[in-house]
Amino acid sequence: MRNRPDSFSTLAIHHGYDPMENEGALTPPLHLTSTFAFETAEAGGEMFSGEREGHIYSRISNPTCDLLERRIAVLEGAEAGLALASGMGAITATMWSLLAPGDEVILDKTLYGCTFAFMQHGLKKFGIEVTHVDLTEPENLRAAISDKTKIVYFETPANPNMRLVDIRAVSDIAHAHDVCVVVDNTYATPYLTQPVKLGADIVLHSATKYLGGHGDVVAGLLAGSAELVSRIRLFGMKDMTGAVMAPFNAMMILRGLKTLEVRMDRHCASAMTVAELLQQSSAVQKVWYPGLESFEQHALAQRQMSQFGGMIAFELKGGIDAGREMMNKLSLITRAVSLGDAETLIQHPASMTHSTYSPEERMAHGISEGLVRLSIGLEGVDDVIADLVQALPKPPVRSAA
Ligand code: 3LM
Repeated sequence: MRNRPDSFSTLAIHHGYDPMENEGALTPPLHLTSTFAFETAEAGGEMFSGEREGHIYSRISNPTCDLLERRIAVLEGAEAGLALASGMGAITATMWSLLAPGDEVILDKTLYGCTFAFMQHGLKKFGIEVTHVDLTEPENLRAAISDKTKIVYFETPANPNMRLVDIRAVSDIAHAHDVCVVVDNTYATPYLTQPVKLGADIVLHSATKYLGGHGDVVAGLLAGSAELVSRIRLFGMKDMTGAVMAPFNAMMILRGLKTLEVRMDRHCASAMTVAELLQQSSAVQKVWYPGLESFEQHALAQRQMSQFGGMIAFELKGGIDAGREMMNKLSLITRAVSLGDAETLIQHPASMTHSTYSPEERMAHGISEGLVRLSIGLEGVDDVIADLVQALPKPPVRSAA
């Protein structure tokens, strides 16, 4: 027994696994099995009825996924966790579990493109009311909540424009009306922000991003109370979507989690340096990075995030034409969607990740056409900066009179 609470990285590396229970294997075994044997017919029946614990079939649970589920739960400060096929699997399984026709879900204005599409074009089709409210001002929620409201859903920082939402303030208002709070914590990770500790009921992730960390696996995770997570497992995941994580992918995410803290420290430090560089450039119109004092919600960022993350949004004075020209000149920074990888990635949300919004919707939801998104990787920051500097538009050279 250790005599003090384990730190974040210690939990990420050790929680829930004892090599001595597995022939001394340092790395947890990969349980590559679809189904599990029952000792007796009665035991199988009891597992189905819930009277007996145990694994039945890997669309419900699997020991490798189970270890990952316990790790994400402890890292998020939640009772229970759930591993799913993708971030979208986590989002859709949650919504299908907690909503019924006639219910309303209140969303922040800015959401990842496919989340927006699922809510607007998916949920709505099945008789669920979908209302967007500017949650950067929590009081707006109080005014918007009705008897039909069942869920408040938001990202913080939001993809792609970095808006922050005050998790505690929104949760307090939601809970006074018996409304469930669901937070997409993909950008911050539990190392920077733990939404459940601030009042959220469910925290979810595209584990494809920082949690996996190496751009080699698509995966989703969520955490919350044992009761809510069990409902999402046994209905949203098992019956409504089948969006279950493969055991091999669980191994990949378990591996990624071990280095989450050291990777995030580097992502955050490099992003701060790059954000400052961009802010000083005469070619840049605006930079959105929570660590900059010029960031509108900097005070909230300081309160709610232990560091400011690896994502930056910026716009050039020449708008999207200048942005595209700059993107095409880059030679180290990679033109690609996704984020949280070792490689620094750049993309244009209006034509890529957020092309699921119409131009009018993007305007109404605060996603400008010229915005460019950077996911700062783990390369030497001087190399990232050198690549950006050579690609940014140069100020016109004054001719000698
Ligand atoms: C992207 N995002 O490049 P998966 N929540 C957030 C996300 O950013 C994402 C998901 C959920 C990107 C993916 S775009 C074609 C590539 C905040 C994904 C969904 O299902 O694991 O991809 O997660 O912004």
